[in-house]
Parts: sequence; C-alpha cells; structure tokens
Amino acid sequence: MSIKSRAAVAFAANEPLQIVEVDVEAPKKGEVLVRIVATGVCHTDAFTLSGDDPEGIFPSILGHEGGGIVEAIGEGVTSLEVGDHVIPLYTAECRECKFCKSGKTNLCQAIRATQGKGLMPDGTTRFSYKGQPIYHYMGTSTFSEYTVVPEISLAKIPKEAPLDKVCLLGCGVTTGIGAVLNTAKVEEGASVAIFGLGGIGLAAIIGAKMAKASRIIVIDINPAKFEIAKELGATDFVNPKDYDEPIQDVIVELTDGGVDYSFECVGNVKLMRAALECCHKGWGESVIIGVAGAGQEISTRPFQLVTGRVWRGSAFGGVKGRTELPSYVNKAQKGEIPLDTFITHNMPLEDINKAFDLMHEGKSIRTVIHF
Ligand code: NAD
Ligand code: AHE
Ligand code: ZN
Repeated sequence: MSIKSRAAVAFAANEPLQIVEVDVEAPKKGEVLVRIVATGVCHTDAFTLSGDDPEGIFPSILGHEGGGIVEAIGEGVTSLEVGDHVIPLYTAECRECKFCKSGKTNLCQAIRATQGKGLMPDGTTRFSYKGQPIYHYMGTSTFSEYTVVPEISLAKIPKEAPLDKVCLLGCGVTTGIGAVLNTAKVEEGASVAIFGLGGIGLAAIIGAKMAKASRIIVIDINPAKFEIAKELGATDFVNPKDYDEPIQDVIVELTDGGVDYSFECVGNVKLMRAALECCHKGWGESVIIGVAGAGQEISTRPFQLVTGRVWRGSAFGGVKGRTELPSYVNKAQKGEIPLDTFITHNMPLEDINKAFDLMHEGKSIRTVIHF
C-alpha cells in the first residue's frame, strides 16, 4: 500500500525542482515513515542539483535538514513509535559496525553504500512518480511531505522542540559547531579563522565561542555576512576583495604567524589551501568542511605539513546523531544555540526554488520550508 505525498522532485541536474504528487510506499523492515514538518535548504542540496556531485542521481528527492513526526513504523522497529518527533540523519548511527564501535568516527557505514546510490538498505526505492522510480537522497529526502528513513538514521528528540527551527540541527548548525568542538577540539584562548559565512561558517563561530576562543577571524567575499558574524561573536572581519596579496598572507600577518585553527566552509579548493596555509607553523590545524565538486583536488607544498600544520576533514561535525543530537536540541531550547539567527526566510514547499535563488544570490543564511 502506498500514500500520496507532495514533493519537490529534482528530475534532472540544473533544472528547477518540480512540485508534484509522488507515491510513497509503506516502510519495510527496519524502516520508518516520517511526516516532514519543515526542512532547511543547505548548500549541499544546491551542489547536488548542480550536477557536480559524483553521487548525484536523478530523478531524486533532495533535502537533508528536516524535522518530522513518525507516521508509521516497519517490522522490527523498536526504538521509535508513531508520534515521536525525529530529525533524519544523513550519517546513520547503527552502533554495531566497525566505525560506530571504533570510538574514532561518526561515519557509520552500515547503510552508506546503498544510501550513496539513492536506495534504501534493501536496494530499492520507496518513491515513485507515474510508476517510475524516484531516488532517495542522503538517506533522508526531506523535500517530501512524507519520506521513508531507516530507523538507524533517525534521532528522537523532545516533542516540545519546534521542528521548524531544530530542523537546522539536521545539518548546518550541528556541522559547524561540531567541527570546532569535536573535530578540531579548539581550546580556550585559541585563535580561529573561519572561511565562508553561510549556515556552516556562522555555526562554527558559535562553536568557537563555546570553546572560548580568544580571536575569531571571519573571511567572506560578501561583506553583508559580517553583521550576523559579529552578533555571534566574530572579532575580525576580512574581505579578500580588499587585498591584493594572498589571503593566507593577510591572516598570517594579522596573527603574528598564523591561527591555531582554521575552517573551510565554502567548498572551494583554492580556499582550502589558503585555510591550511594561514595556520601557525608547528601546530596549526585546518578543517575542511566545504564540499568540492567532482574531479577537484586540493594541493599545497608538502613542506606546509612537514612544518607541523595539520589538514583534517569533518562530516556532520563528527556528531553521532542518535546519541548526541538530542543534546544539541536541548542547547537550542536553552538559547545556547540561537537558531533564529540562521532563519532568514520561511516559505511553503511550492516556493522552494526561491530558496535556492536566495542562497545563490547570497541573500539568505537558511530558508526553512514549511509543509
Ligand atoms: P552557503 O552558500 O550558505 O555559504 C557559503 C558562504 O561562502 C557564503 O557566505 C559565500 O559568500 C562564501 N564564499 C563563497 N566564495 C568565497 C570565497 N572565495 N572566499 C570567502 N567566502 C566565500 O553554504 P553553506 O550551506 O554554509 O555550506 C558551506 C559548504 O559546506 C558547502 O560546500 C556545503 O556543501 C558544505 N557542507 C558540508 C558539510 C559537512 O558535513 N562536511 C555539511 C554541510 C554543508
Ligand atoms: N557525495 C559527495 C560528497 C558529499 C559530502 O561530502 N557530504 C558530506 C555532508 S554535506 C552535508 O551538507 C558528508 O558528510 N560526507 C560524508 C559521507 O559519508 O557522505 C561526493 O563527493 O561523492
Ligand atoms: Zn547540509
């Protein structure tokens, strides 16, 4: 038996999403049917829609920053029941695989292979349109009123938390904060440089404040972003367009030799190099968060690493979603994570293409789509 669901379908790369009524099959073993109440739009959705994502598959239902309510559960589901409030996770947490048990990573691999092919763990899809299969995206597909998600990819959260705000913890805000606290483990008094002030970079500022960093230097080519950055606690504001020399040299000069930590939150491989090279000799660490397109590679002189700089990467801020996301929700409810600051626009699903336009025009931080 299947149900009808309004969804924004990406039928092909680089084409606007189309709002259509898709068919959604009932959840199978280990799966959950979720009614999405709200979803954010992240740059990664635009990245995949652009055709640059090696894992991009069409037609598919994008979206991975959602909040919803459990509508039905499949056979064998024990950790969730109908009515529970949940945040879908694009990084599952099975608690049984080698990765989950390692204590070293949040990158659960239990269902990663099928997820990357736009399929549920049994190798099939639950979405169809006019009898043709529609693929899942990042295991979440939150641009649909109803979506089917594996049980291990759902974080249960308190019912009091507003789903149209805490949905942002499904990706952007958690990623930025987690990259600072979990991946870099920034310590009190450290200096930090954050490249790119979208949802991810701004959240990294919150993480840096939580870690009691002494100096938070932010870099963006859109100076309109500096006001919110200042509100969140950034101390120095750098627009690369104001300088002739490489931006890493500017930051090294500003900081008597470089920063202790830097974060690339754009997805630009040249900026990734700048972010590494603005780190202090001997100990500076740079974390890549931005996602770069197919075929792109990073480069630097190996001497940069030989002389003590460290290059790392971070996915979903190193956060184990089912275990740790409830504490992020709790912090948001206590006002320690100001989600409202990120929500520059709210709109219905029918207007979702406007959310992509606003992002590309640099006019939004996060648009929340309401179903
Ligand atoms: P966004 O589009 O909202 O923000 C990007 C910001 O970068 C904008 O403010 C823009 O002005 C700025 N920018 C662009 N080019 C620049 C340059 N050359 N120098 C300085 N600033 C520049 O994007 P977002 O949603 O914040 O996502 C940022 C990146 O993080 C994307 O690549 C996204 O795919 C990636 N991402 C990664 C993870 C992860 O887990 N690793 C999670 C979420 C998003
Ligand atoms: N599919 C791409 C990579 C995309 C990517 O790096 N995704 C990030 C999350 S971005 C969220 O906005 C991530 O967590 N990656 C880890 C993973 O397991 O996907 C490609 O290059 O193939
Ligand atoms: Zn995202």
